[in-house]
Amino acid sequence: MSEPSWLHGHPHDPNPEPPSGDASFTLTFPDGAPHTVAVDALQRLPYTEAADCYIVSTGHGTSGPFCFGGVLLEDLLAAYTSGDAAWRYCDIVSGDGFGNRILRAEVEAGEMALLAYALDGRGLTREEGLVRLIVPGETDDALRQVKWIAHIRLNG
Ligand SMILES: Nc1nc2c(c(=O)[nH]1)N[C@H]1C(S)=C(S)[C@@H](COP(=O)(O)O)O[C@H]1N2
Ligand SMILES: [Mo]
Repeated sequence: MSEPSWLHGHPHDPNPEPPSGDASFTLTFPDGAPHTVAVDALQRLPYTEAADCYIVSTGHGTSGPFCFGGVLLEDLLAAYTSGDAAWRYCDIVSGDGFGNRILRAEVEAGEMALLAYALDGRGLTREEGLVRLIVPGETDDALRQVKWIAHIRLNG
């Protein structure tokens, strides 16, 4: 399979325009079973916060600190699998063709990956991503803050 275009970088030109109004995403396991996850389903899962996060936005400055709230990637996966899904990496891809790859080894080493839908106690707007990946440990100017998540694909 060919590699996704975003895997080895992104020009950092943040796209300000949501690709669509629909904030639901698909979740696909290596065994091929796809699920559609809507925001209200996400909101029923265990809630986790990541405090002291910044949006280091290339082009329009740094903002924060913010407290993001949402669902840990591992809690999402646990809710949609019985038992332990075998996966090595997870691609989180937006509706505008941007994405980021999370390695299982990173998660197991304690890297937090949060599917955030709240910011300082209010919902994220669609412009802010509505469902936005937050990896508080990242250092590369928001490249891991995938806005408008459309697909989460686990790969074995
Ligand atoms: N879906 C999507 N997410 C994205 C991007 C993008 O182009 N598309 N750009 C990234 C980059 S490089 C930056 S700097 C931030 C900008 O976030 P902001 O628009 O909330 O300031 O979004 C990140 N997430
Ligand atoms: Mo960026």
